[in-house]
Amino acid sequence: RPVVTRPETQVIDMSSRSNTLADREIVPSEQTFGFLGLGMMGSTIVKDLIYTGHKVVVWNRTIDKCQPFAEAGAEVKDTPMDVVEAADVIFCCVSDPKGAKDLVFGNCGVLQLKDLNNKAYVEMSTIDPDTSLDIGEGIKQCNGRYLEAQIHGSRQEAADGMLIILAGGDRSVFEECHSCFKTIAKNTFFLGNIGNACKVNLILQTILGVSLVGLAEALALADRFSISLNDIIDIFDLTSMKSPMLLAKGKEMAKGDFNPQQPLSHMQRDLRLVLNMAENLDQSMPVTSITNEVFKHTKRLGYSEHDSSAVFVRSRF
Ligand code: NA7
Repeated sequence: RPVVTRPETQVIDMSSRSNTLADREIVPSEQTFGFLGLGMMGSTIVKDLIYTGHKVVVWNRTIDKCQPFAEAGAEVKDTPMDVVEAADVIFCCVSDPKGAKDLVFGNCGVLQLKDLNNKAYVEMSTIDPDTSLDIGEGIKQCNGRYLEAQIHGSRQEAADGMLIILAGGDRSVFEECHSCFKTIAKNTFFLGNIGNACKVNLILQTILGVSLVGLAEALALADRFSISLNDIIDIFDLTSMKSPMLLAKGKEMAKGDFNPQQPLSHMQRDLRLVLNMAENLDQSMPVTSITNEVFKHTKRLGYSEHDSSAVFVRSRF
């Protein structure tokens, strides 16, 4: 069993500003935006929304994480329901489908309000299409409007305002979120009905997961031959196979630097969601299944909170 050091915690520095953001002309919407979930993604996004002049109301399960945002001008509420009462558009950005559903259907959740009075609910947590349909149905039955807005990109890309937003559901909500999306994303796509954006996001994650395992195995083989990983990466950089993501991940693997940009637990969650989705269609995905097993095993080795590139550690055994 390898020695596991916890990855370095990323602290949100409220004073630093993304250069990319400074170049964008953003006219903040006058609506009040609620935000549920101040994890690494959520807090990075909220920081940028405050910076670009949006009025923000926040809640997080662990209340301490709200403090820097209160100091930066956000209003802090005690429950998700309180945030919904205070806001026009409510974003949710938590770990997984279960957390996303808890916040909508659970105690003190969004639907405790009964009448959402045409407010907009935007789901940013990575979820599967069925969960999104359930949440959308619940919101609509309580007279609310629903948009799934899946965020594709790493924590650094979020900090740089360089995410890709994949949206589906109520088009009017999509339009109302324009200034927020312009703040956090380089590209935004409206993909039609609820579920479509979740499918596209998970398909992109499949490409990422499978590629990472391939990269890790190839570099582990090079390591067995005592070939310098940096040499392999330099040569790879000259080939037509190169991609910014694979180069970055290859360098992380070579350095053993697994500071979480895309946590391994999130990658494995996404692969599990992909396989469930494929199962419902009888779609065979043998390579993705094995990829999922590789990530599961790496989690068991203690690398859940590290970057997905930590899959390299397992490949070296
Ligand atoms: P993090 O940094 O792991 O943060 C997870 C957040 O989700 C954090 O605010 C958690 O609250 C919150 N959470 C998790 N489960 C629940 C439940 N059951 N109820 C309420 N809140 C919950 O993840 P990221 O910010 O990197 O990513 C968030 C999403 O964006 C994820 O779906 C990515 O794929 C995209 P806590 O602070 O632990 O109390």
